[in-house]
Order: sequence, then C-alpha cells, then structure tokens
Amino acid sequence: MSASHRSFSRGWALASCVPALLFLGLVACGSSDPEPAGRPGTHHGAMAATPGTAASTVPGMRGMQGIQGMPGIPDVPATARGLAAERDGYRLDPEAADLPAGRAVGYPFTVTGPDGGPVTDFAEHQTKKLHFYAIRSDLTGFRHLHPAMAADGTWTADLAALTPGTWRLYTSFVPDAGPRKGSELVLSRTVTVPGAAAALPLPAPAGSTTVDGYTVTLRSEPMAGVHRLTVTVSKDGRPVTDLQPYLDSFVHLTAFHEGDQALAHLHPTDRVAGDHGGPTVTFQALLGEPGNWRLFLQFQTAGQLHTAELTLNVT
Ligand SMILES: [Cu+2]
Repeated sequence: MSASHRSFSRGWALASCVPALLFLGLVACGSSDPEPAGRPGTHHGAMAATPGTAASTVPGMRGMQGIQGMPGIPDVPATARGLAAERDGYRLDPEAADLPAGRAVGYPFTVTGPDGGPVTDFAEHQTKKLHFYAIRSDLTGFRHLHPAMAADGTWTADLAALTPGTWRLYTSFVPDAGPRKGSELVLSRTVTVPGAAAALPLPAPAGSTTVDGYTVTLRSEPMAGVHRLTVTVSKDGRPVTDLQPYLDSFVHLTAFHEGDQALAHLHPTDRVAGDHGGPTVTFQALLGEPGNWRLFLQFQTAGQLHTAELTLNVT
C-alpha cells in the first residue's frame, strides 16, 4: 500500500458530517493480551432499560464539553456522534421499538427525508448504499450489516438472535439528493430486547488480540492534534499479506464509546490498491471523548470475514 496520506478527512467518517470535530486520542495500549474466550457476566439486571423509542435525545448523554487541550474545537452535538435519530430533516423510522429475544428477526425501517417521504436515493459509500450497525449497551454483540432496500424505501436488517438488553441500532448513509446530498449521516435509535440482561464488563485495554488464528496488533502515535493508528495483522508469527478488499478497505474499523455508545467509523489513510494487502493498515484517528472505546476491526481473507475486538482507553 502506498504511504501517502491522501485524505485526512477520510480518516474519520463522521468528519464528513462535522469536520474535524471528533478527536480520539488513541492512547497506547497495554501489553499483548489475547481476547478472553468469553466475557463472564458479573452482575445481573444492570442493563439500563432505556425505552425503545430513543428520540433525538438520550437521557444522560453529554455533549462534548469542548475538548480538553483542543482549543478552537467546538462542542460536538449528539447528532455528530451518531446518537440522534434525526438530523437535518432526515429521520430513522423503524417499525418497532422492541425486538424479540432468542430468535432471528427482521428489523424494517425507513429513512424519512426532509420532504416527509422515505428516502430512496442513496449514494454508495464504501461500496454500499447503507451500512447498519448494532451494539448492546455494554458494547457486546457487534453487528455490521448491509440491508436491502425495497422500492418504497423500506430497508430490512436481518438480525441474528439478540441477547436481552438495550441495543443501539445505527444507519450510516449518504443521500444522493436533497440538502445533505453527498455527505454522510449517521442516525440511530435504541431498541429493547426483553429478558434478564447481564451487563458484561468491558475488557481491559489491550494492544493486541487474536481472532480466527490471526493476531491483530494496534499501535498509536500522537501526531499534531490526532493520532496515527496502525493495525497490523499476522498469523503464526508471519505478516499477513493476503487481506482482501472489504468495503473499499483492507481493515474496516468501527468504534463505540463506553457509556453513551457514540459511534466512530474510521477509514484508512490509504485507498485499497490491488486485490490484496497487509499486513499493516493505518488510520488517522480523530476522536475526542475520553474514556474507553471498543474497537471492532474487520478484515477478510480467502472470502471469510474476521472481526477482532479491542478496547482503547482515551485520555
Ligand atoms: Cu458497512
């Protein structure tokens, strides 16, 4: 891959909504520590039973109270972090506020546009017209789907069985018409899955993890106001160079902030060139909120998608 950093702004998808607002200080991780085989539940009934309606405000959500040490950076409204259901006249309209537990289910929704009707005109970004993410409030159960849209603008995300608890469901899309034509929007709502919910503790920050026999290592270096995040994939001690393009990238990185589930969606600094890549992919990380972020790193080899998870602490 080329070493050029041709698109700083691509480094942060949300930056396309609100440029240069989210500054993730990606703090160096601790020692190598493979992902625990399981996340034991330590207590029960602790999941917030947030009502499923999740309008454009989220109880307890804090705006970014400025960014410490980042003079001149305006507060980031919830809408810029994917936590609002409505923005600039675009609204995420699901058919249901609750989903059943224990079985696969379709989640139909539309995106209502400023004219009051369902949006059907979407531009492709990262090879898809709409990206759909789901995460439980304890940052477990990550889903990344690409639903299909019916002619009337109804999308249906096919969700494998969800565990009980409060989930936040996100859509990321680029309108191909209207006032936000060409710019990415992230809208989300919560849904409640009934049942006894056990909140799992977030794994400790770590510098590497393993998935499907691959070791994924994360390194960060502070640069002027941002951090360069370097992801390296190896297997059996050897660098992996047969990463396949996946959504215009060799590694797709999605991150969620502990506590408020703010979404961060990073793009590599380098475009995919050719049909294979690796072992290293770099990101310009513009993230702001201190605290823990759960990172989901997706990459594909031999037609199989792998998802590695790591916690990063941001100070
Ligand atoms: Cu996607």
